[in-house]
Amino acid sequence: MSAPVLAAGLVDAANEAALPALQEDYDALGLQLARRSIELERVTEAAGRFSVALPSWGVGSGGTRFARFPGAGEPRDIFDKLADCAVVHRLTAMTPRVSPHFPWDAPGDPAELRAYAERLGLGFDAVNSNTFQDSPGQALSYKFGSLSHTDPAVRAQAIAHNLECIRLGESIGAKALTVWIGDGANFPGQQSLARVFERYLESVAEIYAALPPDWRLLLEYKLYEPAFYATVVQDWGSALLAAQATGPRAAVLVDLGHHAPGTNIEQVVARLIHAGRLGGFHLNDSKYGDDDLDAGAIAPYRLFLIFNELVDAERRNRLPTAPAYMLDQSHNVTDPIESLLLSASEAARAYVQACLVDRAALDAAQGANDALLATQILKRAFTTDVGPILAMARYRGGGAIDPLAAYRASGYRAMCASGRPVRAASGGGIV
Ligand code: AFD
Ligand code: MN
Ligand code: MN
Repeated sequence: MSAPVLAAGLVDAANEAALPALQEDYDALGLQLARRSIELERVTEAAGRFSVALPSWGVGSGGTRFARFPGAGEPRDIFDKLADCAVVHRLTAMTPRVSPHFPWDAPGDPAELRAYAERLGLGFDAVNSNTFQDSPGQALSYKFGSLSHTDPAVRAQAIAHNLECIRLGESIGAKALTVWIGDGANFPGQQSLARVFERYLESVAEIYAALPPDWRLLLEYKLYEPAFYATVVQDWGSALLAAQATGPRAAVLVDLGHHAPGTNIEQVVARLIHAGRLGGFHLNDSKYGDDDLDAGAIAPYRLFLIFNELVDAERRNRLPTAPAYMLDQSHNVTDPIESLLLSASEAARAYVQACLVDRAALDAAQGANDALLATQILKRAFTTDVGPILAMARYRGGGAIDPLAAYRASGYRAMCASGRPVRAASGGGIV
């Protein structure tokens, strides 16, 4: 199988042209950071170690419940999706893994898929099950729920699908299963709030029993949608209860868009770290709900504050298992590859900014109850332009100094457009 690729030498030529200016900016930033007793190289090395997984479903155009407007050269299957993800990794050097969604991405031959990914320099992150919609040929419907359904036969079918996801995931080298269900109620009284959760826990226990010993089970919560009155796993409290009831390798997945407006997500993160149950993230951004906008597009300070908790926890050795960082976005009005290029960089930016926080000064300000100084210490890290660090880390990792410019110059999308016929717009979007 051959895929469209970036022209050989394209990135090198662009980097060569951009390097002198980058070096100047990098050196200037180094002087500034040295005055703050921060060693530039140490931060750049940390940036080079940062990675975030790409969602297989993020390389196609998303949609809303009203419409989906297909883009040119969209991936037709998981192989095309991997080819697009490989472009993102080629340019950012920080997205070496893809998180697949089954059955959307179910391969005919998992060994072929694994080999193809390896050829592209990619691996796989958590696999996602899908019991929030009915698949063609499925015996029983998930209209009224899946893992928490009143009918044991529907629950059994949903559990079997999750076991199949684990089996597929094992064959492609994944190490985690993410479970998000659309189960819930639209009307008070429609479901027993108590019993749906009990049934969910029983189903999750069966999935966990089939989990390979080196795997983790990531439980994702979501406040609303598609259920509008009560979702079964509505918040981090329910997900934490479920993880704790299930076993030590079960943990909570925080999707940034799955909270009530105004929720202090960084505090949720701190609590999950405390509980030892922070499993991973679906990074994205939102203004109102589960908007699945590009990470850092709306509330970059919030993203920074989340990474601030993570870096602080790392420093205090409170993160024995590194959380899985994954993007979960829906690109409706942009070229998905461009959105992913920038979103990966924004996640890394928030991480690097968090690495610049003067922790000793912050501890002291907090100890002295100096609220103003404490918050200024965070702002100082956040407002530092770490662009040169990100660009240098990309360059050293084999990526592009300016990924977006390199991508736009490559003509990759036009190549895809000629090789991949546009599919008809099908139905609404996914949530
Ligand atoms: C949902 C959740 C979940 C799921 C995805 C599917 O965020 O991660 O896998 O969307 O598109 O809202
Ligand atoms: Mn998600
Ligand atoms: Mn979502």
